Amino acid sequence: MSVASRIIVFVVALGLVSFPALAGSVSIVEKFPDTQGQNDFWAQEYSAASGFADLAHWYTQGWYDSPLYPYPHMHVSGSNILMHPSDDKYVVISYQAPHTGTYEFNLTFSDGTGGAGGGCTTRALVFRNSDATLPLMEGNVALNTPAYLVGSVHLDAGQFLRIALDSGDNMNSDATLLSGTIGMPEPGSMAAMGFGLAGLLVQALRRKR
Ligand SMILES: [Ca+2]
Repeated sequence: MSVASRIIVFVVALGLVSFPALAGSVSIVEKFPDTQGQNDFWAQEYSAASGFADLAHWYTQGWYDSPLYPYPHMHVSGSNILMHPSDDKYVVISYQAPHTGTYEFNLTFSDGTGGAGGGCTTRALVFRNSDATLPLMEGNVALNTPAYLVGSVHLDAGQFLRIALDSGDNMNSDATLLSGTIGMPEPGSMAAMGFGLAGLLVQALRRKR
């Protein structure tokens, strides 16, 4: 086997091994954190008055703000995350971008009450960092009225994307289900390494001729 052929085999093998694991999409239900910060996800509450705070109490696979008055809270429920805000605080899943790039969000919010109390009345929104008043995507959720929030968001490494639920005008039967995926960009360093290897390959082929 020629040197050039060996390099081609090496580059193809490297691509097969590394790139599928780095790009692609992740399920936010599968990535729901057992500990704060796990998988770059945090279970939080938010209000304009008090900012963000981690939900502090973990019971049977769920996060609650208080053991005495358990709102806001969120937990995995079947193939969804069940989220419940309070009167004055959003319940928020915060995702910290592991690297700079464009992330593709495909989120579905739906009623989680089973129709009790006429179904939930909530507002789902996605915003960057602390920009709660400037949502990138938003929609209202009610019985038989899911909200689909879909879009591309550029995030610098370390920036937060907030997936939030607001109780709306009143907190009454506001259990809301969330499922969806985040499409991950390829890390810039890996893309650069790919270009570098391609450059080496071209050089090697030229030398052979
Ligand atoms: Ca409501």
